[in-house]
Amino acid sequence: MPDGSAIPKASLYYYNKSIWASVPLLALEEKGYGPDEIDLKEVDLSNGENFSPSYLRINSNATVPTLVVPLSTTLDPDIESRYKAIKDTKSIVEFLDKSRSIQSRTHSTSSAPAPTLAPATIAFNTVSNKVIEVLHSEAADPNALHFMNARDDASLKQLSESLKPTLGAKCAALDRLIDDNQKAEVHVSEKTVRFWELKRVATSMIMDVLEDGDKGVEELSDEAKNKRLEFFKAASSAWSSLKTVLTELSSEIIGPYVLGDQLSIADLHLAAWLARIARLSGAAASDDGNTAVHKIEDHIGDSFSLTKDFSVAEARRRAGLPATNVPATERQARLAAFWDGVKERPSWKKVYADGLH
Ligand SMILES: N[C@@H](CCC(=O)N[C@@H](CS)C(=O)NCC(=O)O)C(=O)O
Repeated sequence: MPDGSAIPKASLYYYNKSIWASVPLLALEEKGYGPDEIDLKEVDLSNGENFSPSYLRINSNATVPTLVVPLSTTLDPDIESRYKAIKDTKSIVEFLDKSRSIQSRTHSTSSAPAPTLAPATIAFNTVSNKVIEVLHSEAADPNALHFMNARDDASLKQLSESLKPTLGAKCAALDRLIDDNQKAEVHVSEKTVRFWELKRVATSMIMDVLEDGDKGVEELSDEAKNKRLEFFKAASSAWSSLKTVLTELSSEIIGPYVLGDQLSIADLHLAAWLARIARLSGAAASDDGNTAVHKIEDHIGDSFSLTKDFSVAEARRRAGLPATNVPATERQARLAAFWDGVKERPSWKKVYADGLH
């Protein structure tokens, strides 16, 4: 009998505050994966661990999530395993969805059901792909919005206090790697050094503005004043672009979930994305859908408001939630109905147990 521990296993590289890594974490719960099926390996983005040569060998983009899976032809524990790395959220979740089904013979101890999350029809597949494409588009980039979540002096001061420690640690990690390489303590390719240098420059551009974040405009040099103005301009444009993104999403969603009453892959992307946008807008995990959406609308500003055309009673019925005392005429935004449905799921409760991120 082969030793069970020798069976090649997939490893999910993640960071607990990463938005995109939350998508496969939600998928593991929704698909009923047992804790023995996937090794969870944390990569600390807050101190630049993702730029280490050892992680770059796994994912040269230096991003999480990454899923490293044994090639199916080598599942025999007697044969030395070979692995491949899946490096983007969409492909990882599709892989996790396909790899645990009612028919699959995995080495799991989990007896949880394995619902299919892939869309069942061509038409649903089109909607699902559209929603995922919008969520991963440049205009929707939740990490850019995170770094640009200030459009005036007061919010810049707050942002600078919260981001300076991690961005400083990231700069220090990159400096150390570049320096060690020069001293030949680590040996990496020219391409890797170039990658580190580009990341360093991009991080410094934000860091320059944040370093002066606690200063009043009158204390700034002309150069620093210009950098701050440019930052506010870029931030205003990023938050303004979100209006189109949210409107597009609202028009695609059938409700309360993307494809109606059945949770599917696109909902996992949407749940993680919306949780981040809501947090940046000042919402909390305990907020109900209407409150969270209202905070997002308020944060975007310009009197932005999503169409409230979805029946609350119908949304609750489709999500399997009690709908007593809900007037038949009450309407809400589709994203509010989505939030109410998704936040009741055990997967959401587990991934956001410590609050939104
Ligand atoms: N297109 C990639 C994007 C992944 C991504 O941007 N991940 C972020 C965390 S949410 C990251 O690893 N950033 C690296 C860093 O912060 O240095 C995907 O879909 O997986």
